[in-house]
Amino acid sequence: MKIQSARHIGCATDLESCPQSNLPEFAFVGRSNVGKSSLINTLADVKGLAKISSTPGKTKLIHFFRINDLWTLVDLPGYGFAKLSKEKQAEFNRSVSQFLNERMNLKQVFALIDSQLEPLQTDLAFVDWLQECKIPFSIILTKTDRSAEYKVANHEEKLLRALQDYGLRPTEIFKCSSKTKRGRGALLNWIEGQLPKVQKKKKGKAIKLSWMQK
Ligand SMILES: Nc1nc2c(ncn2[C@@H]2O[C@H](COP(=O)(O)OP(=O)(O)OP(=O)(O)O)[C@@H](O)[C@H]2O)c(=O)[nH]1
Ligand SMILES: [Mg+2]
Repeated sequence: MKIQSARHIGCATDLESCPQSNLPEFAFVGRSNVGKSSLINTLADVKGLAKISSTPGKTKLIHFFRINDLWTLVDLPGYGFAKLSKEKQAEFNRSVSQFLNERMNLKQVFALIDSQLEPLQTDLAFVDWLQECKIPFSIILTKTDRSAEYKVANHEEKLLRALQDYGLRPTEIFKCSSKTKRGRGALLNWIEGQLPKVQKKKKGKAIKLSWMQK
């Protein structure tokens, strides 16, 4: 899919304040610092579209990015941010979980997991919660450029085993790097496949105008 336009169309603190839209939405969720905002910029091919930082907790609101005026990427605040007070964490859980459960046009949640780490209980618990709520989800292993390929493969294998042990069934699993753009094409193609098919106008056969030719 070619990206023709990408723009920030708004942000929200909770479901009620989200911009109204019927366009399909794809949300990026995961622990703070896992690379959600960076991946959104890579997909949209616009540096600085979503704000990124090496300090966890950069994204504090739900942000909406309209792509090609046809579909929307949603950047969510990260979970498990240690510096957040218990109260703030609970507030985050409430607003994000309500968004994920009740947003009508949400087509898929991408649960981002750091490929540098062995499967973490917090990530598995989150994915388990998505499945319990019947929210369609896929997994994206992020930052694959940061470790040797055999380590990425090893962590992926351990993750697959853990998913099987817990009976968790993601729609797809992608491996991505925002630095090298690995996985960008695969992810965009997959998203394109989820969009409503635009009826292509059938090309009429050209009529041979032989009677005009002398
Ligand atoms: N090498 C490398 N660094 C990455 C990649 N993706 C993200 N980063 C870095 O990781 C840090 C966090 O990236 P963000 O995109 O802000 O992460 P986030 O998940 O949006 O974080 P919060 O908004 O705080 O929840 C930044 O310093 C990024 O430059 C990647 O694929 N490769
Ligand atoms: Mg972010």
